[in-house]
Amino acid sequence: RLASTKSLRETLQEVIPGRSRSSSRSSQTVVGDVKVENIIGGMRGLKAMLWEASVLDPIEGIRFHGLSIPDCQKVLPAAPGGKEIIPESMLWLLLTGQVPSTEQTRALSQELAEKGELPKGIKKAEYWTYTLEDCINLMARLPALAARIYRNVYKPGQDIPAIRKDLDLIGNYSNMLGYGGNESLTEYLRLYIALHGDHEGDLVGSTLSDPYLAYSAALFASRRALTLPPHSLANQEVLRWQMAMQKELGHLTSTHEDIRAYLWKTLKSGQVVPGYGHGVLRNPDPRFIALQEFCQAKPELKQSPIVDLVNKTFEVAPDVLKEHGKTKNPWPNVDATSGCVLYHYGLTEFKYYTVIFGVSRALGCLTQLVWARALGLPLERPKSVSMDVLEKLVKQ
Ligand code: FAM
Repeated sequence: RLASTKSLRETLQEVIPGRSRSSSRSSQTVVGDVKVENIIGGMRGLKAMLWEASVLDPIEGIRFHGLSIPDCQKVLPAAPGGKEIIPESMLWLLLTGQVPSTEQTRALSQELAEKGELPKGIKKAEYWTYTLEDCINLMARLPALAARIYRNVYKPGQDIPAIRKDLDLIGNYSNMLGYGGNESLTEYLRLYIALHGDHEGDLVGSTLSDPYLAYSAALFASRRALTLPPHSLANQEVLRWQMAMQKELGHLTSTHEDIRAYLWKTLKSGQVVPGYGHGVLRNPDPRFIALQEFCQAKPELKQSPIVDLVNKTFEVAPDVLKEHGKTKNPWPNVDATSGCVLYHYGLTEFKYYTVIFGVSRALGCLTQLVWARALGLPLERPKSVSMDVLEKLVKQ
C-alpha cells in the first residue's frame, strides 16, 4: 500500500485510469430495492451514490479507502516531531487511495505553504502589467475566435487548422479562415489590420473593467457604428455602390465619364458617395494611400476590374465632390478601397468585413487600456447639460 516516490500529480495520473472502471458503467446489475421508508426517510440506506474516498459502516465506523481510523493512525505520517496524523497525509490517502511516505507528505506540506498566502491587493502603479497580460492573451485568441465565426457562418463543417507557432498573428488568422495559401491576401490582411488598428474611444475600460469586458463592450457599444454605413459598414457600401454601377452600365470596366455620371446620379438622389469624406481628415486618408500602393505593387490587382474602379473613382470623385460643394473633405477614406481588395481575393462575404474590422480595432482599444492603467486615468464621467442650460449660455 505504500506509495512510490512519485509526486501527488504523478500518482493520481497513474491511479485514475485504473479506477474509471468503464466496464461497470453500463452494467445492469441490480444493487437493491427502493422502499417507501427510503423515500420518506431522506434516502437513508439507499445505495445510490458513488463516493470514492470513504465508506461509513454502521458498526465499524468510517473507513478511508479501506483503512479504519486506527489503521490510519498507525500508517499515515505525522508532522515533524509530532505523533498525530496530519491532514496532508489524509488528503493524499483520500485522493489517491495510497498511503504517502513521510517525504511525500512533507512535499505536499511545502506546496501548500508556498501557495497559502492570500493574494494581496495590487498596487495601482502595477495595474498595467496585469492589463497587458490580459490584452496580449485576448489578442492572441482573436484570430481563432474570428475565424470560427467565419467558418461557422460561411463554411460550416470544415475543420479549422490549428494555430501554428511559426506563423504571425494574421498569418494564422488567414490560415484559419482558409486563405493560408493566398499569400497576397494574407499580406493585405496584415497591412489592413495594422493600419486600421486604432481609433479613439474608451469608456467601459475606464471603470477598471478587465480587457475582455472592455473589448466586448466596445464591440457591442459600437455595434451601431460598426454595422451602419457612415462608419465601418462604409467598405461594404463602397462595394455595393460599385457593383450597382457595374450592373447599371452592363459591363465591369467603366470609363471616367461613366463614373462621373454615376457620382452625380448618386449625389442628386440625395445619397452620400461611400468611401469619401471624413469627420476629421481634410486630405486623402493615408491608409487609403497605403492600400493603393499595395494594389499598385501587385500585378494581379492592377488587372482587377473592381480595383480599377477604385482607382478611376479616385481620379474623378474629388472634383465632383468639390463641385457639389457640401462635404468638407472631398478625398477618399480607407473604406474607399479596403473591402474591394478583400472582394477581389475571394473573401466576398461582405457581412464578415465588420468582424475583420473588430479584430483590427483590438490593437488600439487594448493599447489604450494599458495606458489608462499605466497613467492611472480616472473613470470617464462627462458632465451633461440640458438644452435650457445651453440656451442660457448662448444668450449670455
Ligand atoms: N458624399 C456626399 N455628401 C457628403 C459626403 C459624401 N461622401 N461626405 C459628407 N457629405 C455631406 C454631408 O452629408 C453633410 O451634408 P448635410 O450638410 O446635408 O448634412 C455635408 O457634406 C458636411 O459633412 P462633413 O462635415 O463633410 O462630414 P461629416 O463629418 O458630417 O461626416 C462622414 C463624415 C464620413 C460620415 C461622411 O463624409 C460620409 O457619410 N461619408 C460617406 C460614408 C463613408 O465613407 N464613411 C467612412 C468613414 C470612415 F472614414 C470611418 O470613419 N470609418
